[in-house]
Amino acid sequence: MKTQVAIIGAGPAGLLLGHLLGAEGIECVVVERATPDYVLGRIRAGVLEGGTTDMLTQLGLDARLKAEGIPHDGFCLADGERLIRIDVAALTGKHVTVYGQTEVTRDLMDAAPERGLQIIYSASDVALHDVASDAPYLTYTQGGRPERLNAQYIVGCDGYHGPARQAIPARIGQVFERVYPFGWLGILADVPPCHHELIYANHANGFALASMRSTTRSRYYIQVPVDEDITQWPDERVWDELAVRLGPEAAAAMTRGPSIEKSIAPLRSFVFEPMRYGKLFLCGDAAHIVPPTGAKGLNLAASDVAYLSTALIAKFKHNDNGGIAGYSGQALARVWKSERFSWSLTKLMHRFPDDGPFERRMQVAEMEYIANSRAMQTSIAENYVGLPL
Ligand code: FAS
Ligand code: PHB
Repeated sequence: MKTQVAIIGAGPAGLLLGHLLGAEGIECVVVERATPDYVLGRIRAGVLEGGTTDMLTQLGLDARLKAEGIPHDGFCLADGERLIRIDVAALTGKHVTVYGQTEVTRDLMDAAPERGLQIIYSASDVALHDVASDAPYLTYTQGGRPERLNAQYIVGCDGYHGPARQAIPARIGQVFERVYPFGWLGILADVPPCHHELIYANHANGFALASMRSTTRSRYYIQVPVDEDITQWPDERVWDELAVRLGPEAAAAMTRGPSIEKSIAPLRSFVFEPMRYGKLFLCGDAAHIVPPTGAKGLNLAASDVAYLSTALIAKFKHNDNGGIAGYSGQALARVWKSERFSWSLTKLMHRFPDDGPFERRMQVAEMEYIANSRAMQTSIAENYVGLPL
């Protein structure tokens, strides 16, 4: 089989790229290891920047987003008695949208057949070949049969654990990493949220986040040690701890219920450079991971795709190599800014086991400064809504 662009991974990055290139008549094939149900079963991001929702609108795939997404003009930072509201709409003129990654992925998947975007699911043993040559190709197995896919370009949208990044020789690649000594225990429950906006809380017991997927489905997170045993966290214990960490007001407004999903995700900051090697490009979690504190993971994947799709369209349509040559530098420039924001918010809102009284004073002083500085609030707001592409 042959195509123009072979995409590994049917997560948000791979599907968005496939649709954007397909809309310009560029042939793509997406090769995905898992089944559609498995891909849709993952509960991940929930906050979309304007740049991400604009891409769905540009593709004409925003009907459900418009109908079910919840625009948010602000969010709150809580530290003990103090609740600081960051009014992103007033400070930036922009807002974010609460709409689950699962729904974004569903919209992109559902639209694929009618738009001729070929997605090969349940493809195992995906391997990349000759990515530095003029004839790169993928091999994989499907239904027990070995398959080969020739392409002009290969794009690794295969997440942190995928094969694409491994195809870049160690002598070329550079890794930057910070692994945090804690994870996020998340629960999803069909109960109304305890507040109409997100609350990020720093409590002596650790971080907590009150988020949502709709007015009837809530998503909560608490900071736990990285090796925590989830069986030690029956629902009641999670709700009790959320009530303590989110504060009396949120606790009083909190509706408890059975969790329909519960999992622990490790936190890390990770960047791989470069994001291009020969005819191979990396997008999204395949090249970088941010701690979810800044709600940047999915949105960074989307901005990589915005840059790469523009570059590949210019190449295929006008034989213009400029975008391709500049892709890695352009994408990494935005990646590092989002890494900084996500790291700084993680430092501000979590309790690090090795931190002493001095570090705690630093958190308190920074919250005090945020509470009284429009400049600082504007900085946080413009990063939260998404820096310009
Ligand atoms: P994805 O990981 O979404 O997609 C990669 C795809 O490649 C998957 O479908 C995978 O099956 C496929 N693949 C992998 N290996 C393959 C192979 N060998 N062959 C073929 N296909 C292969 N972000 C937030 O903003 N908020 C959150 O709360 C949040 N929670 C998260 C929780 C978890 C557990 C994780 C891992 C991430 C979370 N994120 C969150 C970040 C998340 O949103 C990612 O940034 C986003 O999924 C990135 O999208 P992709 O780059 O498309 O990668
Ligand atoms: C979520 O709703 O899953 C979510 C929201 C904001 C974050 C992280 C996760 O910063």
